Amino acid sequence: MKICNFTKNQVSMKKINLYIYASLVSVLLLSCGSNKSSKGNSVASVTTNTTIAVPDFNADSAYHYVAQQVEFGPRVPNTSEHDKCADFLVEKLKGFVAKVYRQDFDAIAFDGTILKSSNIIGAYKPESNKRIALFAHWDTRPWADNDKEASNRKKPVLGANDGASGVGVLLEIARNIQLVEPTLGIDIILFDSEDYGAHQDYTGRQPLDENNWCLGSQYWSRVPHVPNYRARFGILLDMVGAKEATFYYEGYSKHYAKNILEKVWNQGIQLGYGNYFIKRDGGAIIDDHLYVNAIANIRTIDIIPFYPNNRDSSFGSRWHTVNDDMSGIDRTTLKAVGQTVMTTIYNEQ
Ligand code: AHN
Ligand code: ZN
Repeated sequence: MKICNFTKNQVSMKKINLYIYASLVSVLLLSCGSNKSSKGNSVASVTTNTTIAVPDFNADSAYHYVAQQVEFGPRVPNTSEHDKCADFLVEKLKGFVAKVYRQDFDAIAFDGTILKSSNIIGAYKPESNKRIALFAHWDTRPWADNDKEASNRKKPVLGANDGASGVGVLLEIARNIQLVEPTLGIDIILFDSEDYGAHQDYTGRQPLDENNWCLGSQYWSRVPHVPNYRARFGILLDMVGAKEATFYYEGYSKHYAKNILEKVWNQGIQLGYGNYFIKRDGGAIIDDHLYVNAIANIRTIDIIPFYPNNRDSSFGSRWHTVNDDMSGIDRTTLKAVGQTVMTTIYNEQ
């Protein structure tokens, strides 16, 4: 199969959209006290226009990055497919950002299994102390335990949406930031071992620790890739590729980082993606951002779908089933999320 690469040269600079932001700087010159000028109090106002170049998020490129991960097969910890995909992600990030870290660690799963795990981090402008962290998990679930068909419930999940979609969007953002420089430093942080939570039918060791998911983010939040790591805020992307996905305000995001949630949703709506970004409350989800907030103390939101009327799952009918494959991935959704997140980070000064 021919695999096309999206490199610097193939993206023409004319595709860069320019968004004009008028920032009104009012300078109040007040003379007061004993230094009164002859004119008395005067008020001057100065208006400056700042042009911020935001690149065009290429949905075909993002889709391709999703497909490349899925081609490895399920990326379950302790399998060769998983390890090969880790190498692929490291190499891919090395092509886009200055510094790539690979954090290898042993995670202990709910049943005592030791998971050979790797968090993978790409740092853009690693020297800057003004940073934004972007997160996704790259591993996939060992069991399709939400599948309608009982015979499928021990099969692994391919994870086109649950895993690969968030990573695909972040790789496309990484490709863009090497082409057009954002002001802030950006970290692309790919967590491992998010989806090894207990099988729905698990009857062993009880009670189950509710922290049996998200093992990579728990590790990183305690041991970040650089000591004393700080970021202005963080955005987690989880399952951001399904057709007609709807993203509601997730509960922990609202609790820890309400203003970031509003900033991102407003940006999405302003860009024309109001069908995706819904300013209403969804559920509260135990996901990687919870640990980044609670342990690392970095205000982080989760962009995760919520379908209020879906009977199979509030995450959608393909969630943790054998049907989470490329046929469920929609370029328009990748674009909505990718362009929104990218515009948000380029606007930070
Ligand atoms: C729980 O179901 C507890 N959390 C969902 C986190 C998740 C799983 N995200 C993707 N797969
Ligand atoms: Zn999952």
